[in-house]
This record gives sequence, structure tokens and C-alpha cells, in this order.
Amino acid sequence: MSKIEELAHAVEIGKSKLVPGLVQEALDEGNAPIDILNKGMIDAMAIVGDKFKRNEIFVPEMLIAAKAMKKGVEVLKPYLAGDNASKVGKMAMGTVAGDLHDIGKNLVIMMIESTGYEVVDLGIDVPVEKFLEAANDPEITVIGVSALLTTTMPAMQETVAALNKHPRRSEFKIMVGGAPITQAFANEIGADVYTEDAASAGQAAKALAAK
Ligand code: B1M
Repeated sequence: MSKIEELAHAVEIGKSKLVPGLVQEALDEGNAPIDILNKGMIDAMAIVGDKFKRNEIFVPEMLIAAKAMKKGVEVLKPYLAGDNASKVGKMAMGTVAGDLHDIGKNLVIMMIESTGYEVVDLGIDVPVEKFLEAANDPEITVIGVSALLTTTMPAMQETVAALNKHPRRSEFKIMVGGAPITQAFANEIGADVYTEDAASAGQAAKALAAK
């Protein structure tokens, strides 16, 4: 079993204490940080999700796998994030009301910070009002909205609709994403940018800053 496979298995079964060491060992072996993230952790979470769907595991197991992944990401962060010496913009980002998933949001924040943005993390289960309040900040140029559940897609729609009526609307862009979100849905609700993963979110934010 390769180190990345070992890591993926440890994330899948929620071995929080083992995961940071395995990430470090995978780095020491010369594996690319992005492969460690994708194959060693994100793929493992997909397996966890599939097992949950088949009723082979339940919420507590999903939660401990998520905790294990977070520990691994902490070790990986300096290798993925890079040096963001010069500030290119300020972004606020949160997971919509009713949605408690934050691993994807945190990865997106990490990748966007690495492009030079200062990111205000609004957290999870963020009500529309909190997004609107964040948009009042005159420095904010991008607002990121994440949703992981089909049942919280309407909350994303509400959030984007409210942001679209904000008096500063011409001064910020709205980025959306999350597993159930598509380009078609993003267009339908009036968001400016949809990206499917953290790496492309970072690239999109960088492109916005360059405009
Ligand atoms: Co939840 N959960 N969960 N869960 N959970 C999913 C999402 C699910 C697909 C599992 C499944 O059934 N296969 C399913 C949703 C089904 C659906 O809606 N179609 C589900 C469910 C049903 C639920 C509950 C309802 C279960 C229950 O209680 N019965 C419940 C809901 C709670 C709530 O939010 N109100 C629930 C709870 C939880 C935990 C709390 C236990 C835990 C979350 C812990 C945490 O986040 N701190 C959890 C977990 C861990 C998962 C899975 C297994 C993993 C999610 C994850 O972190 N993935 C997930 C299954 C899966 O994803 N396959 C599942 C890794 C992460 C890196 O990917 O978040 O997709 P992701 O982020 C990606 C992209 O989506 C994108 O970039 C990220 C990085 O590449 N992205 C953006 C995300 N936001 C973006 C924003 C952008 C751009 C890109 O721009 C702004």
C-alpha cells in the first residue's frame, strides 16, 4: 500500500492522530501536495459519502472522518497555500444557512488566500443578513457562497438574490460553489462566477483581481 493509500484509509476510518504523520510522510516521500490532498483526502471523503449513502456508516463516522481530514489539511496548508505577500483584494466567504459543511469552504479559502486575497471567513450556517453585512465593507471585492446539500441550494439562491440587491453590488463579484452546484444553477440564480473545486476557485479569484 502506498503512503497516499495508507493516508486515504486513515482519513476514511477517522484516525485523527495518525493522519498528520501520514501527510508528513507522504510529503517526505516526495508526493505532490495537491496529490496528497486529492487522492489522500478528498477521494477518501467521497468514499465516506458513498458509504453513508448506502447506510454502511452514519453521521458520527462522517464527522470523525471530517475531523481527521482537517488535521491532515493543517499539515498540508503551508505547502498548498504558498506566500501571499501582496494583497490583491478582500473577500468574504461562508457556507449558507442550514448547512454545516465547512471542509470545502476552508479549502477554497486557503487557495484564494494563496493568491493574495485577505479572506474573512463568515463560517457555516451563515444567514443572509451576515452576507449582506459583510458586503457593506468597502474593501470587499468578492463574496463567496458555498453549499453542500441539495436542501440548502434554495438558501444559496436567497443569499445571491439579496446580494444582487445590495447597494455596493457593482463593486463586488459573487462566487458560488459546492458539490450540488452547477454552472447552470449559478447562472439561474444570478451569481457571477461558478467553480467546481478549490484550485479553480483560486484561479478564478486571481483572474478577478487582475481585471
Ligand atoms: Co454531509 N452530506 N451531511 N456531513 N457529508 C454530504 C454532502 C452527502 C453528499 C453525503 C451523501 O449522502 N453521499 C449528503 C448530501 C446529499 C445531498 O444533499 N444531495 C450529506 C448529508 C445528507 C448530510 C446530512 C443531512 C446527514 C444527516 O444528518 N442525515 C447532514 C447535514 C448537516 C447540515 O449541514 N445541516 C450532514 C452532516 C455532515 C457532517 C457534519 C457529519 C460532516 C461535515 C463536517 C464538516 O464539514 N466539518 C459531513 C461530511 C463530512 C460529508 C461528506 C462525507 C464529505 C464532505 C466533504 O468535506 N468533502 C459528504 C460526501 C461527499 O462529499 N461526497 C457529505 C470534501 C470537500 C473537500 O469537498 O465540500 O465538496 P466539498 O468541497 C469542494 C467542492 O464542492 C468545491 O471545492 C471544494 C474543494 O475542492 N467547493 C467550492 C465547495 N464550496 C465552494 C465554493 C466555491 C467554489 C468551490 O466558491 C465560492
